[in-house]
Amino acid sequence: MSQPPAHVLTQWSWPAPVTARPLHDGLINDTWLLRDAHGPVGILQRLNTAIFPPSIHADIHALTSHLRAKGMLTPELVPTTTGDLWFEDDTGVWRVQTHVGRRTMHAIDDPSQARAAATLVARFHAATSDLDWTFHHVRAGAHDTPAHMANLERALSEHPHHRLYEQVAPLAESVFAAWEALQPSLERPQPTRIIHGDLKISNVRFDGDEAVALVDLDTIARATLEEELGDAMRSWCNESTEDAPEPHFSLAIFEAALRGYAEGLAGQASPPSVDELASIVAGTERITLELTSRFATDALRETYFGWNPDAFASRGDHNLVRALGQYRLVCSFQAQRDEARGLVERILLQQRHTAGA
Ligand code: GN1
Ligand code: MG
Repeated sequence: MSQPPAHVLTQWSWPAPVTARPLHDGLINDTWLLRDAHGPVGILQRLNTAIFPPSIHADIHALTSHLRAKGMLTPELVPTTTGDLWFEDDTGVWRVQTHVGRRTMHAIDDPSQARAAATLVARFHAATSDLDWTFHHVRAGAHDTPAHMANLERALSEHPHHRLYEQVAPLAESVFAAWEALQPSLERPQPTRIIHGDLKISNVRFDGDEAVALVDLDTIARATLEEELGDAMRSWCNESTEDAPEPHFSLAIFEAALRGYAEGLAGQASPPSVDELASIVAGTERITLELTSRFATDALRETYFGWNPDAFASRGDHNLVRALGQYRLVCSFQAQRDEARGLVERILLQQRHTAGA
């Protein structure tokens, strides 16, 4: 859909006429940038209701009100003319959020950006640590890696004649083997906290090289720091984009992110424990493998993730490239895992020990 239906925009009141330009950055919801003659005035989205129920907006509203009360910049839902957090009819579930920050990055080009982003994430974790809220929507199994692996196995057995099967099957074998090998190093159980839940770099809005706000708040949840920062690192430390077939995991970006997170933790009343912080290393590998399996599954099923028809022949082809890319990234990380562990030890754990953990 290149334009939202005309009646959708009139559900909100605008000081001046607005135009909508589609943005293709997200993989789940349809998104438009709304502008008037003076510049951006909001982000319109049609929620992917196969994945999220509209009640998610109560969760987002609770979170963003809390963040605002703490002086943090955050996108906020703009009420409709009838005072609702979203508009719903037979064309879908629609919402408008305020526009924050000036730019979106799809890959970090300077480690200082990771440092800035990580400081913001630590502040976000501190700010949400006292949010007393029972989430309406819980995305069960979001990071249940064994379930994602089982899902890939099922997709393979359901689609033996898929045109991409011969490429997906060997990749899946490597993923299953890597998952087997990783399990002993996972530190479990971990405590949960409020997390953003999808900290890929394109969900951090920047103003120049300064990270100013986290956007895309559909996945906020109570989950582990391992999942949160593992997901962030697999995205931020990928020097290419999620569409690049041969990415490299950058330890320089990893190090900068750890420093930024440590800076953001300084002075916090109840920072994460040593065990939580140490889990970032295994978490990075786990979440990268998990996303490999999710993309590989969708290469065969062609139902879940969005895709770019200008660059790929089919949804399956795009997701196969993404899966291969994430798998390459796992391999690149594995080759540097010991150094990564040393950096976590030096930058986060020693500081935490001195702080009296
Ligand atoms: C999806 O919606 P978007 O593009 O921010 C996905 C994340 C993946 C990400 C990979 C609800 O996020 O889990 O990490 O793609 N969101 C959902 O780019 O599945
Ligand atoms: Mg998302």
